[in-house]
Amino acid sequence: MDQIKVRDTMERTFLMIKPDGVQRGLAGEVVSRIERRGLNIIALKMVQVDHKTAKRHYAEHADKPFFDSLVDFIMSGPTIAMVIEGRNAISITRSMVGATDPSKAAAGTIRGDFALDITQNIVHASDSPESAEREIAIYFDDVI
Ligand code: FUP
Repeated sequence: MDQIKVRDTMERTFLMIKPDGVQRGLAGEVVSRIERRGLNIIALKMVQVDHKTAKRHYAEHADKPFFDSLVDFIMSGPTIAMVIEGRNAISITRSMVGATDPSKAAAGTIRGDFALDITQNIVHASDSPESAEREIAIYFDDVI
């Protein structure tokens, strides 16, 4: 009999509640949505991002005109970083977060429900297995 390959789609992803999300008291709302969806939060911590870490986090945007404001914003207050695990966790978490530009984010998504600004858009979530692995390693050197 064939084995059921449940673990084939088991993924880990990285999500950060950005300074605006923490400051506005939306951390519980974001965590609750993740939990209610059935995903598992397997690591979580509050992080004050420093300059070196901010530049590493957003390295792929280093040439973009909005890079400096992105780096400044992520350092502007405490954040909450977490590792989320579950089936198809990367794409499911992205779909819960919504479009980068909140004016295009669907109602029912985190950005569609709580954000108006493209920089202050509440959360960051990894967009691929490669970025998930890279971003988890930046913030959680103890998660294997
Ligand atoms: P996302 O993965 O949805 O957070 O979006 P991106 O990785 O494309 O962008 C990273 C961050 O850059 C976003 F959170 C918002 C910011 N950004 C701008 O400030 N201006 C832009 O034109 C595009 C992105």
